[in-house]
Amino acid sequence: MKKALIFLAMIAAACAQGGKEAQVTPGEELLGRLNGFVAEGKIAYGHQDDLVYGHSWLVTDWENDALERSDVKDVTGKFPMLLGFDLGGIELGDSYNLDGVPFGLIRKATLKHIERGGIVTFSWHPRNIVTGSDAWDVSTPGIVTACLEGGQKEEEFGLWLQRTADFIESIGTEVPVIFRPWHENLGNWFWWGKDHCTNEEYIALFRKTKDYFDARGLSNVLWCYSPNGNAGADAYISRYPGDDYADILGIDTYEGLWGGLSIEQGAENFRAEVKQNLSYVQALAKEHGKLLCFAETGLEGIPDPTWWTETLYPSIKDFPIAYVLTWRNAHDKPGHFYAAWDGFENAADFKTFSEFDNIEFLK
Ligand code: BMA
Repeated sequence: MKKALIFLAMIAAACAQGGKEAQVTPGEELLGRLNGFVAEGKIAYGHQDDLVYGHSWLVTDWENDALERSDVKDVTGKFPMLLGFDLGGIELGDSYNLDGVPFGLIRKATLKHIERGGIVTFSWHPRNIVTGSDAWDVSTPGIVTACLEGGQKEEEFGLWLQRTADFIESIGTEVPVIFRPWHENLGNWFWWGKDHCTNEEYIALFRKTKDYFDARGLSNVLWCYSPNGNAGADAYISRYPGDDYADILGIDTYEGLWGGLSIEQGAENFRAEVKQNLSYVQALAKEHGKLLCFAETGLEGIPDPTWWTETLYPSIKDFPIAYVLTWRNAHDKPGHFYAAWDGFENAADFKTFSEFDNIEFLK
């Protein structure tokens, strides 16, 4: 009897110990929250660079700015649930990102938004490590090869990862964020794109990035894999870094009115494409036990007056996506915007969208 009691006490102690070890990380906590949206049939709305500039304004004195302004809030009365930022430029130790946003402001806005109850996601358009030009410089082959083990730029690339991790760490190791590097990898516009490296090299690049962050103990980071759409399930999964390397499966798909397409035709194509894309990503996410999201989308300049309620909404409403993020409202390129702003003709439609029961903004 006594022996049995001692044994039971040992098991209890081991369980308590295990319980301690199995403590939820900040990243897991965020994952739980995102899963919660899906469980409730809700889709959170996100907007890139939302708190730092809008269609006709820009935060300048950022250290003293309360970060109350947002094009999204101007129209809907609410901040977006997700706030996206791009880290392009951090790899060189720059003070401003590729779109001129100070990294200090990105840090401040990230903390502010999370404190308000929001969620933050980072994309990354790092420069071309060989030519020194931007992420879109695909003029020379072998850039990924150069970054990998034994590559001519391996050491420098290690420093790039270090600076990127340093920045994320500087926000706080308890602050959960989503990181979405090496996106749109099935097109050819980025140096990590389809024809610029093999699947194995791409996977090695993704893994090297996450392995480094993991070695730094950054358990506050959730990893999102988000190829561009319209490539099919086989292509999508051919570059998938693996279940240990992604928490969220996403996709980037934009509407384009190229070649004189009418607004109606553009909307129809977009609805069909989004449904097709999200269907295969949904199937893959289910198979791999991952969360699903619509990582990037939009229609530049939104010439469709009912784009939110009749084009975007019907395309996404039946999918278990945790969130959808529309791209930035550039303050210095008048036609380059993806969310409505106060005074813009489709603002009323955006407001209606923001009031749908299953669309989550920050309250
Ligand atoms: C693109 C455009 C560019 C921008 C880049 C990175 O889609 O918005 O103007 O520099 O994203 O944010």
